[in-house]
Amino acid sequence: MRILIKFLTLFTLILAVTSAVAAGTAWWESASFYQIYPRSFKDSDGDGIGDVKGITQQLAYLKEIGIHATWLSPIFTSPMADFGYDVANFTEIDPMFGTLEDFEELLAKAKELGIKIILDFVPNHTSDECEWFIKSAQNDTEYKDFYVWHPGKNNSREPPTNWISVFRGSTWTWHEGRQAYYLHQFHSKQPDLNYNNPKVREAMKNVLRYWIRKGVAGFRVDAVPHVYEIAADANGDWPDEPRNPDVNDPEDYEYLQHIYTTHQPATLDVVYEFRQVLKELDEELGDDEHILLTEAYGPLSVLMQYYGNGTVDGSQIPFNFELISNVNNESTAYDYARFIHNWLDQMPKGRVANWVMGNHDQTRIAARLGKDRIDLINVLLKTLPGVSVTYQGEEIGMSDVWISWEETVDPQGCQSNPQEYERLTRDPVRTPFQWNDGHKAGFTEGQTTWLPIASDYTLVNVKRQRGIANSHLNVYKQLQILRDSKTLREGEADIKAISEDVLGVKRFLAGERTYIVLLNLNNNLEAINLNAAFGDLTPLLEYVLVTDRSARRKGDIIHADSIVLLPKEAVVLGTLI
Ligand SMILES: *[C@@H]1O[C@H](CO)[C@@H](O)[C@H](O)[C@H]1NC(C)=O
Ligand SMILES: *[C@@H]1O[C@H](CO)[C@@H](O)[C@H](O)[C@H]1NC(C)=O
Ligand SMILES: *[C@@H]1O[C@H](CO)[C@@H](O)[C@H](O)[C@H]1NC(C)=O
Ligand SMILES: *[C@@H]1O[C@H](CO)[C@@H](O)[C@H](O)[C@H]1NC(C)=O
Ligand SMILES: *[C@@H]1O[C@H](CO)[C@@H](O)[C@H](O)[C@H]1NC(C)=O
Ligand SMILES: CC(=O)N[C@H]1CO[C@H](CO)[C@@H](O)[C@@H]1O
Ligand SMILES: [Ca+2]
Ligand SMILES: [Ca+2]
Repeated sequence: MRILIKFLTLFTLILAVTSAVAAGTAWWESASFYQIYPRSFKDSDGDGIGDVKGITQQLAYLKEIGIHATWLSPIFTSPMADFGYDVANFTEIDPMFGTLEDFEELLAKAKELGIKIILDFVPNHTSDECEWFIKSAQNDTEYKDFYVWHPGKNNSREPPTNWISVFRGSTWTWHEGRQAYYLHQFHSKQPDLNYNNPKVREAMKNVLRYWIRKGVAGFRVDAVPHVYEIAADANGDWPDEPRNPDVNDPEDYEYLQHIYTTHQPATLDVVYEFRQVLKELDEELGDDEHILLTEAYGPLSVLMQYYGNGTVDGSQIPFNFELISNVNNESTAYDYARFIHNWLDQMPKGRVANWVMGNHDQTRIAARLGKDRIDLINVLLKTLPGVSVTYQGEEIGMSDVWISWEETVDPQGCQSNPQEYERLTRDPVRTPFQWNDGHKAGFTEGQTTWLPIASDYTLVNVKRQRGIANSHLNVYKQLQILRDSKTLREGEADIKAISEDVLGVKRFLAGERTYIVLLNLNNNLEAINLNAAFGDLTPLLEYVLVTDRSARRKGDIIHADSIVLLPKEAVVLGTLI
């Protein structure tokens, strides 16, 4: 206990000394990001749908868990065909979520707390109820080429190409008014904008300018690879995409290889242009750096170009989906190490890594990897070098909620059928946040919620976990304190599989304390000799962080050459100082 107190005192001192951001380091470089899914975070008015005032009410919670910036899934005016990813007006708040005044209040509160607000920017498409689309469909001279139109193959009522939408079926829908097909890579209520039109690019840049001037810190950019399609040929036609021989369902997005509708080279240029807009505003406002987080699933060689091309800068944070896409419940420590190195080793010099373990489109950690690996994953997320991104609820270990076909509301699920929807629906990861064990988990005072609340909410909720020493929530909070250390913020990382089941991460910095992170991914007892694995440690190490899988306590001392890990145990050890 004395050692613990001594350690805490020292630790506090270190924190006090280093909390000023090192010169040349931007605020976001070791920041902790948190994704809020506004429909499900907190409902302030009892209609069963989360809203902006709800976020403002609960913002102190983000401070409590050490978050620096939060990105909000779309809150803009929308008919909600894709829950806000079908934007009708990019500069208006949907009345369901509140008003512009509510949003300004949120910004003010966030500023007071030192939390940055990041908005979701959906460049690929608008809603079909957007004024631009309505005018475009009417052949309005200004807006006629804002979208991708085609009269049909050979001017017949046949879609121009075989392309398939992400939400199943043709990407082409016939429009009676315009007497032409329009392109939609997602829902038919999400027509794709025509980025070959400079007016479109300018209109979208104006959206960025508008919100930055209001005080947002940046944007998370949605579905970037879909922004450009291949340019049309001299006749205004596009080629068909080739078949993917492994998939037999002709309505399924995976039926084709998307070589003409995703990752077109011009897509990178538009990201570079967006960044240029932000840089101009950095200059103009003399504010903290504004940032882009880009959402793209794709080959690493392409994703790395989102950082920039050597001449121009792109997104500061191209989301790293290596772990979320590749790790499963059978992955070994060698697999984890490989996926982590894939990013770090291919990242251009001088860039910052980021680690994403969840979002509103992917099954939760508990469902994907098992409830007993929740802490393991949070420990990893918070101790790897660079930016961490947590999806709301992962810090308390929320699980996917099974939702019947009848109750399913996600278009990606609803556009399929009762046999297939469970594979496609994203509703299970979007259920209301679990604040406490009271009425509707503290999410709403109303009688209904837009999606059902998880049945385990009396056990899995913020209020209860605050009171349990090694709850997921308290592990997460301790990680955040550790993460504020100079070693974790600025230090180097040595990441390796120590055995088939044990992943080790060494974080070190000259003149600072060294930390060793150990994850036992499976159910065997693991005996580890850390001197052999990492070298250059003090003979004795101290437990700096434990989880409820540990028999050890924080402050315990251990020989570096004889460490035993219990099943699924995750610990952080520190050299003695
Ligand atoms: C969005 O709303 C603003 C304010 O209500 C309005 O000025 C603007 O024209 C609208 N834009 C579109 C594309 O509908
Ligand atoms: C738009 O123009 C097309 C021909 O290019 C015509 O067939 C269609 O009727 C026009 N629609 C409207 C609403 O003007
Ligand atoms: C268009 O129609 C002509 C004659 O009807 C036919 O030869 C040609 O193959 C068609 N082109 C396409 C792209 O279907
Ligand atoms: C980087 O991108 C910019 C803007 O698209 C372009 O002008 C420049 O030539 C590119 N540089 C390299 C090295 O590819
Ligand atoms: C891993 O996940 C699969 C699919 O979710 C499941 O069937 C299997 O039982 C899990 N295995 C372990 C070891 O948890
Ligand atoms: C992860 C993510 O935000 N995915 C979004 C990509 O874009 C489509 C259409 O805008 C959304 O439905 C997804 O949620
Ligand atoms: Ca509400
Ligand atoms: Ca597009």
